[in-house]
Amino acid sequence: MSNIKLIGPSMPDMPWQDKPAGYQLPVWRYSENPIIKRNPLPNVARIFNSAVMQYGDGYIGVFRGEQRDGMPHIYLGRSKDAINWEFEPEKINFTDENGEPFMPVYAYDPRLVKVDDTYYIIWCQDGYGASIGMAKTTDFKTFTRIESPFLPYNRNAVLFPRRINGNYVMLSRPCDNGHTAFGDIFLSESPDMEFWGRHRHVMGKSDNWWESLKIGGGAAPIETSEGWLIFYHGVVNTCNGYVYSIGAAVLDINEPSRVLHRCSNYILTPEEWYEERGFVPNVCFPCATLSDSDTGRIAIYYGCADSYVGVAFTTVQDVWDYILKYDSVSLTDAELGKR
Ligand code: BMA
Repeated sequence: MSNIKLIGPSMPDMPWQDKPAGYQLPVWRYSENPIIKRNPLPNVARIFNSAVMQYGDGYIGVFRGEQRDGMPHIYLGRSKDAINWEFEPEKINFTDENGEPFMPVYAYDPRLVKVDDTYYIIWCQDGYGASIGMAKTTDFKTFTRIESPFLPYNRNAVLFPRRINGNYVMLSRPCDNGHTAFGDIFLSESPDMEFWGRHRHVMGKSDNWWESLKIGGGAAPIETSEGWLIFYHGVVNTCNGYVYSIGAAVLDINEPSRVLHRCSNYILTPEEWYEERGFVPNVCFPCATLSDSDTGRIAIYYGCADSYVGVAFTTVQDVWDYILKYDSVSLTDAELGKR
């Protein structure tokens, strides 16, 4: 197997546990999962599907908080160790481009990505149907809404952490306004974070049973010496409903609509009580990673059963070896994705 290196910052203090002795699989769970339990705030019943990153001398995150009226909104959290989180009691108050207050009707599954010197929050909101909402901040005090990148219906948008060939690049998953029984991952480019085009197909659902219904973007792509490493979600429709697992693939570094490697096995699937049992059972839904380029360590943050947040660990070498061992890229995934 070839060597692979993470390209990015050092993060020596990121959460970590060694792989349990004798463990055969490439991804292992944090022993104290779930890290965020039920009723984390007076007005929030559940936090899940949330994104974190290093910030200042600690960590910051945007969290999907399911309020007691059933509406999801985005809450800010801070942490010294990226395990124990303190949340702002009120949801994030966005302002629009004119400085006027802006609050989406609902907002869920936020991702948080830094590009250049700006932090972008990307989520799913009502835009006359499920669509992508976006805001930017430089200080986590004011959050300015920016134009929605796509028409409805669309979910699971996630930015690449740097421009590619001069443009911002975003993955997303066109969908419908319900529980979408289809879906492939697409990519779009923008010179200015306002006008998006050059849409390309990246990868589709597959014949692998665990991702045979639909797939969708997960954590922000991680830059490596071998391409962009992505963790995404794959869904199967069973006689008892949808099951969400986590998959892994590697995209071309300069033309990321080309899939170079794609693991035919999931890397994590609901097995623990907090993944199998909850508001929506059998959901592992990745939204972020932390990684340390010195050691190759990666922590995956994922929503569990629409009820909790969990953390799982791997190293870039472990997951790369596993992807290559079970590599199966379809012709459609490998091509540029333009017809
Ligand atoms: C998807 C999204 C996720 C959720 C999942 C399982 O469509 O809405 O937020 O975790 O369904 O309910």
